Amino acid sequence: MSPTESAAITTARNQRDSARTSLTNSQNDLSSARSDLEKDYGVDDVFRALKDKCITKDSGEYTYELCFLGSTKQKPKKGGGDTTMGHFVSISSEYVDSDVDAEGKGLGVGERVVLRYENGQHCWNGPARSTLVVLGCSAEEEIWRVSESEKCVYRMEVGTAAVCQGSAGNGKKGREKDEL
Ligand code: MAN
Repeated sequence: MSPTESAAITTARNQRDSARTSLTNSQNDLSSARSDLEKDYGVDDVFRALKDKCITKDSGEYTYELCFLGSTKQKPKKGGGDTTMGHFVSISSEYVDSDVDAEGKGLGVGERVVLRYENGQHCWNGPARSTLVVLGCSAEEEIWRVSESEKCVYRMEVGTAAVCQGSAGNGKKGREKDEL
């Protein structure tokens, strides 16, 4: 800016700069909205409401954390850094045959929705950590069980209302109609 610049030019320059900033912000918003639209939130977007929601469960030496459509983590109870057990990559399904306890907690029997988390922290002498999150119907979001099926391959059995009967996520609607 030259010392002789008129006030009008200074004002115009400032307006241009703030217009540029606001354009960049809008472009960033557009690009995050576009990538959000490309993300798989399941049938009828049932998992969209759970985005950014995290739940935990204590098990053995660790507190396990699941962030829906985010990542899974192992947090040592005695202190020390968290270990990432995978980042959400896709939704699939798995046939399960397990118990439901007296309080109605458990996966039961049938095809269940599965959230796959991959590319977690590398396991010493093994693969990158990964987690299979198998979902059953529950009024509240909660982790029922955590296990390490093989070294650094984890499985979480989790309750969520997103897969209850009547919600699109359970994939049962058609079959139930057939039974009527
Ligand atoms: C840590 C944890 C365990 C895992 C071992 C593998 O202790 O992540 O779950 O089995 O590392 O070395």
